[in-house]
Amino acid sequence: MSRTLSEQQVKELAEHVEAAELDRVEILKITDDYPDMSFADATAVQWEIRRRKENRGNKIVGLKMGLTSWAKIHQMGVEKPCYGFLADYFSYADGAKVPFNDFIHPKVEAEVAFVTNKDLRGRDVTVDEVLAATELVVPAVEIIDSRYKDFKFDLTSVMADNSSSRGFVIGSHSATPDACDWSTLGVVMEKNGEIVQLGAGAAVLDHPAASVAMLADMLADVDEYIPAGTFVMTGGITAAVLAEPGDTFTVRYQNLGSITLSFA
Ligand code: 0L1
Ligand code: MG
Repeated sequence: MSRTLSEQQVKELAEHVEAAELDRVEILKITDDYPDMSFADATAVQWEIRRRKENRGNKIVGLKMGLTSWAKIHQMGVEKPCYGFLADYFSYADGAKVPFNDFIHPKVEAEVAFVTNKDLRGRDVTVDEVLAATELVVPAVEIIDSRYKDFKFDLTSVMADNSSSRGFVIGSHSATPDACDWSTLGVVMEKNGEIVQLGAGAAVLDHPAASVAMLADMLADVDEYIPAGTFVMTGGITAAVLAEPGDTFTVRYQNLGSITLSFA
C-alpha cells in the first residue's frame, strides 16, 4: 500500500501520538484528521516514534504482535493484526506494584512470548521454521494503553500508536519450543481472585508461532526482519480486561507458572 503523508506530516504525527503516551493524555484517532492515510503511513509514524525514543536513549527490548485473536479483532472492531515495539521502560517485574499513573486506561491481556535464536526474514516463514528458530517460550502479560479516547480507533490509527504498547511483564518460567503443543496451552486470568478470562494458545492465529511468522511477513513490507535474539510477544490469548487502581491480576499458564501484577 502506498504512502500519502509527507515526511513532515509523519514527523508531526509521531510527535503528537508519542506526546500523548509520554504525557498520558487521550487524543482522538488520527484518521479523523487524515482520513486518507494508509497502513503504510501509519507504519512510518510508528517507526518514527521508535526513532524518537532511540535518539533519546531508550533501548528497544522486543517486538509485539497485536490483534492476533478473533476475540481481540471482534473486541476492537478491526480487520487484521498489527505490530509494535517494546521500549525498555515498558517492562515491569512479575509481582510488581505497577503505578497506575504510568497509564491512561490500562488493559491486561495474557500472552506467550518467543525468544528467537536465528534471524527470521521474509514472507514465507512457517510455524515449523519459527519453532526451529526459537530458543525459549515464556509466559508474558501485556498491559496495553491505547492513547485514543475510549479505545476508539481503526487499524491505521492503532498501528501509528505503536499498537497500544506501554507495558509488559515476563514470567519466571520458560520452556523449550518442543516442550508442548503451544496451540493447546491453557491460560486462566483472574482479577481480584475471580476468573475473568480463559483461553488456549490456538486463539492466536491457530498457533502462537504463526504470529511470529506473520510479524516477519509484515516487517518485510518495510525491508525489516526479526533478528536472532528478539523477544516477541505473540498477542492476546484472552480478550483484554480493563484495570483500575487497586486491582490485582494473576494469569496462570499450563506448566509455565503464573504472573501476578497489582495496580498501585
Ligand atoms: O496487543 C494488542 O492486541 C493490542 C493491539 C492494539 C489494540 C488495542 O489497543 O486493543
Ligand atoms: Mg497484546
